[in-house]
This record gives sequence, C-alpha cells and structure tokens, in this order.
Amino acid sequence: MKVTFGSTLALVASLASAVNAHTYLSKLNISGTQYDEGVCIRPYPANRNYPIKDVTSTDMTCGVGASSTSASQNCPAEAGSTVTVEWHHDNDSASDDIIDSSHLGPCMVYMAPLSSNGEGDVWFKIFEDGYDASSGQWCVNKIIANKGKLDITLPADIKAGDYLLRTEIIALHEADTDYAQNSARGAQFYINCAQVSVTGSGSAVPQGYPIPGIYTSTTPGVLFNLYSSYTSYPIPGPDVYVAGAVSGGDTSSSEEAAATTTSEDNAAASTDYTTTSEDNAAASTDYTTTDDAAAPTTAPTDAATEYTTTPADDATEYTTTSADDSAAPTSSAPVYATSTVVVPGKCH
Ligand SMILES: *[C@@H]1O[C@H](CO)[C@@H](O)[C@H](O)[C@H]1NC(C)=O
Ligand SMILES: *[C@@H]1O[C@H](CO)[C@@H](O)[C@H](O)[C@H]1NC(C)=O
Ligand SMILES: [Cu+2]
Repeated sequence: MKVTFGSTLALVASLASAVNAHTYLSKLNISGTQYDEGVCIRPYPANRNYPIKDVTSTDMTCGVGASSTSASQNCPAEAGSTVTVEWHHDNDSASDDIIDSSHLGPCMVYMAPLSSNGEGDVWFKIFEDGYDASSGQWCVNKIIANKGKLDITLPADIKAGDYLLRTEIIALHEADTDYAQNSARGAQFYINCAQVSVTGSGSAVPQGYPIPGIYTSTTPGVLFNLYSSYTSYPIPGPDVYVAGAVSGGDTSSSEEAAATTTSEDNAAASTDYTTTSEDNAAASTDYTTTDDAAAPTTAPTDAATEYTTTPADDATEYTTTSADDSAAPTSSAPVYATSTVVVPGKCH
C-alpha cells in the first residue's frame, strides 16, 4: 500500500508540474486598443494552457476544441496595422511568468477567412520568428523578456472581412523525438485563435494552406534537437505572405501557366518567371511571393516537378530539402487521422 500511495503522490506531483509550464494567448492590443482576455479570442478549453502534440489533429486548427466555438466579438483591425498579441502562463496577472524558459522555440501567426472556420486550404502565414543565431535568442526568449507581448503587422493589402488570427508557439524541449514514434515526447504546439474584422481597401487573397496539413511529425523544425549544436532553425510551414505579393487572389492558375514555360532552365527561374507566359502580368507578381522566392534554390529536376504540383503542396516542398520531395503529399487533400485524446506534455 505504501508503494501505491507513494506512486500516486509522484503522479500528482508530475501532473502539477506539467500544468505549470505551458502558455496560452491571453490578450490583444490592436492599434492601441486593448482587448482583454477572451474578448475576441475563442473560448479556452478546460486546460487552456495545455499543448497539442498530434499535428494531424483538428485541434491544430485553433486549439483544443476551438473549431466549434466562437469568440464573443470580432475585434476591429485596419489592414496594415500593428497587433500586439500577449501570451500568459497561468493568468494575466502582471507577475505571470509567461512560459517556462525550457520551452524554447518559434512563434508564428496565421490568418484565414472566418467564414471558412479554418477548414480547407485557407491559412496564410503573416508572421514568423524562429532562432536568431547572432543573439542566440529564440522567439520564446523574446516574449518572456517582453512580458508575453509580441508585435505583428497585418498585411496591408488583404481584402477586408472577418478573419481568424491564429497564434502558434512551438516548444521544442522534447522535439528531438518524433511524436508519431513516441507519444510521450514530441514538439508541443500552443495554439489559439482570435477573431478580427479587417477593414481597408485591399483586395489580396493570399494563397492558403490546410491546418492540420502543413506539418508532419517529422517536418524539419517540428522534429528538431534543441540540445545539439545549431546555428539556424528551419521554421516549418509556408513562407510568410508579404503585402503586394498577390493581386486579387489569382495565384494557382497563373503560377502553373508560368511554370510550364520555363522548366528548361530552372537555374534562371526567378528571372524567367517575371518575363514569360501569356499570364505575364499576374505571373510577375506571383513569383515574387513566398513560395517562388525559394524555388530557385531547389535542384532543377525537383523544381520542374514542383511547379506542376498543386499549390497546397508547394509550401512544404519549397521549404524543405529536395530529399523530402518524394515524401511530400501529391494531393492537396491528405487524409488526416481522427482526433485523439490530448495528453499533456511533460515539462521541465
Ligand atoms: C495598448 O497599446 C498602446 C499602444 O502601444 C499602449 O499605449 C497601451 O498602453 C496598450 N494598452 C495596454 C493595456 O497595454
Ligand atoms: C495567477 O497565477 C498564479 C500562479 O502562477 C497564482 O499564484 C495567482 O493567484 C493567480 N492570480 C489570479 C488573479 O488568479
Ligand atoms: Cu509546457
């Protein structure tokens, strides 16, 4: 009996310490107006600061259970304005410690039209900050130093309308292990969605990608050894959408048209794409976007193949090495496993 009792105490203690190491999105400050906890952030689950680890789960979209909830209002935000997002560990008291300093990793922000509820190829990345080798700082170091706050800028040219604003921190302290191989470890995703009503005269509809779907458990940057020596970190997911990179949301058709005209000379692809095809006007804009900027660095044979794949695949392929391409999904609609029970991650 003594042994059993002792074990129970140990388990309780370890669960308690796990709870004491996570984080959640608490507040927004949009162009100087503060929106307190919960105002336009989707309601929190019971254990609001727990991570998600299964990248195939629909919880990856907006956090645990948040695909079926709605915020009490959509906070107004002018396109191009600054949004300060603010994470907290336990609560929004000034003394809160934000996130455990063991939880090093990147921060990212994505957007998708609210009407999609985050389903489909709808997510575009608007911010990312990973590891800065010159200062040795991760995004997580910065938000701890800045009392949980991080400034991001909404793209200046996106079409007005209601959007989901999805914040994501990946804590890498157990990311040296593939979660699919060992569910006791793996990268920890801290995800929340706010709802914002964007105003402005823009018309851009950036290329969107599916969440879940943009990461696998072995995507570089999801699988990452924080305890090795490293000088850079591959931030996973599509490249950041830069205002001006698309006009009117015409992306895939013109990209495909342009790509087929230039595959004989991939080394010069970045030049070719601004000068060829009957879709020239659209192409020259499109090929300054995120995906294509990275394209010329891939091997010529891969590039020829990649440009004929669907746009949803491109984000993954262009940000990974050519060796990964054979593993990239060939369909824009991969089959996802059904949602599984969320197991709180072990924390230090
Ligand atoms: C919101 O942001 C503005 C502008 O940065 C700042 O002056 C204000 O103090 C912030 N509000 C809160 C409650 O932090
Ligand atoms: C905030 O969380 C801390 C534990 O981190 C706790 O001690 C404190 O009482 C909480 N404050 C409020 C207002 O809930
Ligand atoms: Cu944690």
